[in-house]
Amino acid sequence: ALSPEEQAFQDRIDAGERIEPRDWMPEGYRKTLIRQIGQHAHSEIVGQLPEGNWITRAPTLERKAILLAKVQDEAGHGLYLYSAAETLGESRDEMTQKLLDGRMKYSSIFNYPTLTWADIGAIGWLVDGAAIMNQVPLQRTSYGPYARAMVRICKEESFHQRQGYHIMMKMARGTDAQREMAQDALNRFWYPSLMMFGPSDKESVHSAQNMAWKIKINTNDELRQKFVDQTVPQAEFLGLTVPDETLCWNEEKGGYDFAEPDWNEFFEVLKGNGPCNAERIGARQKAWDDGAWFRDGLSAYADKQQARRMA
Ligand code: FAQ
Repeated sequence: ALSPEEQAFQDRIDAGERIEPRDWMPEGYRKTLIRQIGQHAHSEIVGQLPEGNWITRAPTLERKAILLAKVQDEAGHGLYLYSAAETLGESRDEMTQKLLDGRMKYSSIFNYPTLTWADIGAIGWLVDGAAIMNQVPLQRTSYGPYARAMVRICKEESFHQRQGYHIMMKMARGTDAQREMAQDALNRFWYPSLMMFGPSDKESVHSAQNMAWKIKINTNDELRQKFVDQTVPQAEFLGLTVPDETLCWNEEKGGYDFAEPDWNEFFEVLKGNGPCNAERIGARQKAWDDGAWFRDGLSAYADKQQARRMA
């Protein structure tokens, strides 16, 4: 049973009210939001790495400028989200430490390599497409700072998705070699993109409580289904084939039947055993270590200012 405080909190949620940083909240609500927003922030930051890999090799100056802008947006999203998480009482430094020692996750998708330029198209189209599918409903999430952050982030993600699809259109209508490259990127990114929505509903440990708290608005499987239904016609328009022989329209449910990703692979990636996990954490660790002199300088300066004020 809920305590009177918890009941009053749940009533506010049920009435569609937003929860703000200074409001009373159950410890579980606070913890789960720090986990989700913090992991979302880590994903944006780590998510710069696979695309950053192609900035120096973008095929034209225009594509390079667009990709640079997209990757900068992701840095901005990360900082925005760390700030939202900090309103719950955990510092960005603490969250970063947890990421580096494996106590906090980031999205599984960023543990896959970007082997060709078409992968940049596939990431914008599929990965940002999946991100939007998940984040549009989060604009209505119950925690105010998170919901508001999502509004701006979703606008930018829409541009990201369009630029990715535009790359895919160019490639799919280019030479045979370019078309093959586009197909190969779709083949490799399809199932990892489906994994972004999290495990199937029966394996999703947090869903029930998070939906009651309106931290989460839809279940993992609901959003995965919507993503497939939206994306299959886009693949058809490109003349590319979704790498799933079982894929077929189900008139009765008004959606596609599709094959589940390999969930063993998903859990292995979560445990750190994906193709690029070590490389990604290595890059974050290096950035953290390389920034130590700057953090030290900042805090030395702050101490000096403080001492001067006291004197
Ligand atoms: N990867 O019980 P559930 C982007 C973990 S978009 C890794 O279902 P929940 C933009 C989960 O944390 C990507 N771990 O969990 C961009 C939990 O473990 P924990 C970021 C995953 O929270 C695009 C366990 O499995 N977006 O970055 C994944 O109710 C292009 C059990 O799962 C967000 O973070 C996964 N895919 O639902 C940037 C959106 N799935 O924490 C650059 C906000 C599940 O207990 C380039 N997050 N796990 O140790 C959410 O909506 C939710 O947290 C879910 C998971 C839906 C991801």
